[in-house]
Amino acid sequence: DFVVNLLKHPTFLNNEYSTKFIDTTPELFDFKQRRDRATKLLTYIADITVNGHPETDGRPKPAADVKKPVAPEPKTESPLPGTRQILDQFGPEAVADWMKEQKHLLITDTTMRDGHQSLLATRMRSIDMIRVAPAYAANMSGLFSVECWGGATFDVAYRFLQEDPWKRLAMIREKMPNILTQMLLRASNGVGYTNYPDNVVQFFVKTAAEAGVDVFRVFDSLNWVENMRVAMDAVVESGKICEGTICYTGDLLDPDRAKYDLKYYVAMAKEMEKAGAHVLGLKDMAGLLKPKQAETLIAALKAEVGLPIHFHTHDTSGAAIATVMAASKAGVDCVDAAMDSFSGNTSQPTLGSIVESLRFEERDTGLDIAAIREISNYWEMVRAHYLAFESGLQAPASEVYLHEMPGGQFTNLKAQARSLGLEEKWHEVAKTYADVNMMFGDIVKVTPSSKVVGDMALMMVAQGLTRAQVEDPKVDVSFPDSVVDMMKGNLGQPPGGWPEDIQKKVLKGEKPMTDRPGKHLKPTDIEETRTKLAEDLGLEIDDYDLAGYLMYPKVFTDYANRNEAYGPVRALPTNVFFYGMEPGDEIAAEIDPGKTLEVRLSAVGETNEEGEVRVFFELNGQPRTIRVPDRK
Ligand code: BTN
Ligand code: 3PY
Ligand code: ZN
Repeated sequence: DFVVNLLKHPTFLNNEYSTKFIDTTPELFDFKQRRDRATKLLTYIADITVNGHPETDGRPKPAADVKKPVAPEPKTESPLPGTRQILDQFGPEAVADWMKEQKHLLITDTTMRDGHQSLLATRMRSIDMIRVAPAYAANMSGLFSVECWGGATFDVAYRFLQEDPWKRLAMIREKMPNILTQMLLRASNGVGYTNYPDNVVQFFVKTAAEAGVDVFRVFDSLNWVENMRVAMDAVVESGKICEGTICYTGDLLDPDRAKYDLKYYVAMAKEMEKAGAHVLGLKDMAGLLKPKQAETLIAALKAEVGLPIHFHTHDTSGAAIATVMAASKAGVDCVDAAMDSFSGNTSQPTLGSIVESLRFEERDTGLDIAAIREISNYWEMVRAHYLAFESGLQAPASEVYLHEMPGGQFTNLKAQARSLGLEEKWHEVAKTYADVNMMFGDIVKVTPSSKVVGDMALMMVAQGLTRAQVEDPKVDVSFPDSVVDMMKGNLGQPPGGWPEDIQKKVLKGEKPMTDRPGKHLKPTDIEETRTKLAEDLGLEIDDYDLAGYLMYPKVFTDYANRNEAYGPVRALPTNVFFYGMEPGDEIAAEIDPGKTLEVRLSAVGETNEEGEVRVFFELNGQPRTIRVPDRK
């Protein structure tokens, strides 16, 4: 039957172009080039259609009639000048001065970074962001910034989405020229999980600034200022805005957590100011800052430090909007929020609700609530396509004050627990996470230190170990590598250093390092790395590729190799990227600005004896057949 079907199929009868003709007709080179990329894309679609995408396998699937997201119309062809123009014309200090002088509460929209990082395991694809960027430029020109880069989005783009994070940045920047773009940078850990040599951090920052990042939120996962200077200096050097950031943990009014009291935060803020920050970031990554504490902290920081303050929190407890209102009242200059449909729970508080709460009062944001609703409706349509990555978290919970997990880690750790068969023990994992924090001396928990605490907690629950047993010198414990690495000093030093007993037990006599890890790392020969990588891959390597490789060598080369096989899959609509196509489906994929491929899937054949399936397409009206292995 298969053979009969195949022989009758129009695509089979009217098959391939002659490669000889193409090879002997040089003016067709451009066409051949396009045909190659088109073939790669068709191969990807065929493969996903036949075999499914490994990332969505076994996960809930969006309804068959899920709507294609349509972005709101830009209300004007020439967007008003915004914060970006202040930076470009007058520099970062002028932006800081302007932030302090004006009365509105400024807003950063985090939907394109922390919003989906915290709700959808960072899986949002560039195409869904770029499509709405013109509406942001035209209809939301009063935003302070759009956080759209860095944190976990960098490696997830290469690793799971098969796309180039630098292209994402360039396209958002191009289509949203009036609003500052913002990224999250883990100081000497770059956008990775470990310390990089100083010159790699410097190269990364310089390249990101050139690629279009305007605001760099720089933090250290142990709040160790010493380990932030290289990154902060590089940002200042680049002429962009350096947001030197304090991570908030504990409860500054809790007498039992005196390590992180008001004095601690004010002292660190002063260090940030001295270190050259233009803006003071206050990063409450777990959403622990309560309203009264916010009032106390913001008032003190405003009184003692000359920098404008930018507050970031998560709504895991459900209390974040109360904290934002308290911070606003105490004079915070800017706050982070996510568009309504990407807000709440482990994400940021709700942008539209903050805007409405401040309407008609002196800190009125001045943002257009109708425009916000339209954009949120767009994000709602986008979110429906990522059902496979929803965490299933049903409600906010005050348990966050117990475990103190960052919003971006919570759902991830839960998924890890599930994969280890520990889902039923989740609340035990949460409690153990808190125990590990205390065992490690009560530390700031944010990427990468949060991952270390999470690794340890999972290990303890999996092996049924208590804190007392782990601390007992007579009980043999084999610690996770990440714990050994942290206790060696490779992530730097927490305030007051590591507790000696547990450190000794983890290191088994090895001597820890107490100064800056970057001091011990040999500078990378960046140009030699470029030459070698270009040779290995047989490709030209620009600064963006190189910076990607320096952060994540294997993730980058895997991406580059898959890119050779599958082409510009970033151009595919999200449902096609994750689920392939059904016979009769038609899509358009813009593989370059103005270069669009019209793809229709006509039919899928049966598997032949060689275990291959033919998938029949029309590409720009021309029949094409692609063979892929059936791996099911
Ligand atoms: C990944 O998860 O490795 C990135 C996504 C691309 C994977 C491609 S999709 C078609 C083919 N089938 C697989 O199982 N992997 C590749
Ligand atoms: C990250 O580093 O990715 C974070 O979101 C930390 O909060
Ligand atoms: Zn966050």
